Amino acid sequence: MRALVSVSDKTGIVDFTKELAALGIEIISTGGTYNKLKEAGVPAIEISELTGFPECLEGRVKTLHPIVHAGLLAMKSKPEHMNQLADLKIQTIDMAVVNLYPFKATILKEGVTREEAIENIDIGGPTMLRSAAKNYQDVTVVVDPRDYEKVLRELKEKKEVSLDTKFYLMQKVFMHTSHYDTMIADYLKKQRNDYEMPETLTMTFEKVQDMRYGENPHQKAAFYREIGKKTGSITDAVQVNGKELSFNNINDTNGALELLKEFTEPTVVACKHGNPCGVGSGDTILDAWKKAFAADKVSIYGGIVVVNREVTLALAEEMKQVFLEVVAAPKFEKEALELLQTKKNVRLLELKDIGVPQDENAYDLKKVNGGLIVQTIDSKLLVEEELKVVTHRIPTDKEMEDLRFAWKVVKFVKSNGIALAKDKQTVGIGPGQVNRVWAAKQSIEHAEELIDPDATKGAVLASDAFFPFDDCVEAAHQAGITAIIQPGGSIRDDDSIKKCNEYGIAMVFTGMRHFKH
Ligand code: 93A
Repeated sequence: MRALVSVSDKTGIVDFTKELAALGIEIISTGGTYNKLKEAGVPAIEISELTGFPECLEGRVKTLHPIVHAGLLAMKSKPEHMNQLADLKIQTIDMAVVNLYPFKATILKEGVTREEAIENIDIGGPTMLRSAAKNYQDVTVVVDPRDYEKVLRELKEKKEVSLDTKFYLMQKVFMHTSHYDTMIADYLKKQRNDYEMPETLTMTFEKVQDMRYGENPHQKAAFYREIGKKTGSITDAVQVNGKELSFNNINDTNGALELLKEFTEPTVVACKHGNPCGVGSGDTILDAWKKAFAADKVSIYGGIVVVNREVTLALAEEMKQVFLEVVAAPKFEKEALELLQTKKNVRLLELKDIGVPQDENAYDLKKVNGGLIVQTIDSKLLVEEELKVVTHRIPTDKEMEDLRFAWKVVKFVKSNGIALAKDKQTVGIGPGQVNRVWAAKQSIEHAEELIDPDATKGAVLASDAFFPFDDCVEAAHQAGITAIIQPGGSIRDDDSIKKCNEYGIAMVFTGMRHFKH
């Protein structure tokens, strides 16, 4: 038996090949691998000895030779194949142990050049892997060092690798090479700044962890990370306390983080089931927490809290009073961390670049049964030049500040969504209603029930999409709301404007809608 061994990741290769050699398997190897084996005293011959052709072009051509590929592709079950090999004086190769140039590690390196990345595109390796995998009945192909042990065990116990294992290994090869090529394609697409919707969509993800279950306990689940440079995303977070993150934790924390990224001043966002329940901005992170907490002391229970400043001891003392599922922050003060760590269950996440927004060209993917709908992320908030006061009364500076605050929040409220705010604090949120006036009424009810009956007085209202009728203005007026921000664009805008003028409400159009589902 002969094995061709050519690996970039040399983990475990010496031990593996030593055992192969002890089983009487002849080892053929390429430059770097050969040297490594030789140093360790593993008997091997160099590939050039087999091919009679030197490795050339700085290693670009090492194994790309018919002696190698005929040796890998010949089917032992076909006499004509074996006769041809005999005529050509070529011997079969029965095992290929190959892993590829480290393309991923290269592109993740700081300051890597395009040339360096391209130089790390492996040609000969995938070619060998594909030849060997196609001929899996006769060739054992090992791309993953974690499979060395399994192969050895079978060789020792049964003197051969079972067909079942060979099929498993070949399937793994095609998963591996397709993933490898997709990584290259993705990298190059980004290099061209090509953000069109491609004819075929390929993206590469790698597993971060299996999860105990999905959205519900009867659903299987795992968490995958997109390959490529990312900062400020949930995949970047370092967990410093608590149980493993669940499917819902990850989804909700991700949503909360996206909202938090809209703010530069100290801000706290509390979320439940993908919707914000309390948001506050203040001079300090403790002020911001007090507002976010006061906004809804009920729903925050079992919620997700994300903050954009270091968690101080004073803040940790407040947080400790509440049952929270997740707290994410750029950092925790030592004493704050120690205090929160006394609560075993709260998942604490440190995310250094918490405020760094996503690349505006990133795809937002939604799975539908049988397909996928793809769009670029909703990276815009509003266009300043398009902000337009449409009422007689112009919002005061304070109202304008709250309108901007509420607009940021409502962008992340599920549609139909309404957010009420006062003094840079949400006072009511109405998410996910099938008509807009219900969302408005719900946000008002939230404020009156969860804060106090006068909480809406002097508050402002933001709506993620236009008012189809003037009923939202009516509801707002009755609650004492004094200013409104919404995209505008309804055929009945005039009705809403008229009503605002009648009640002295100031209204601003953004010209931009923020549906979120
Ligand atoms: O440069 S290549 O694309 N051309 C080849 O002919 C070739 N043959 C093997 N890369 C090639 N390889 C790769 O070299 C293998 O896939 C493996 O990753 C690496 C091992 O090189 P070395 O043994 O010199 O460390």
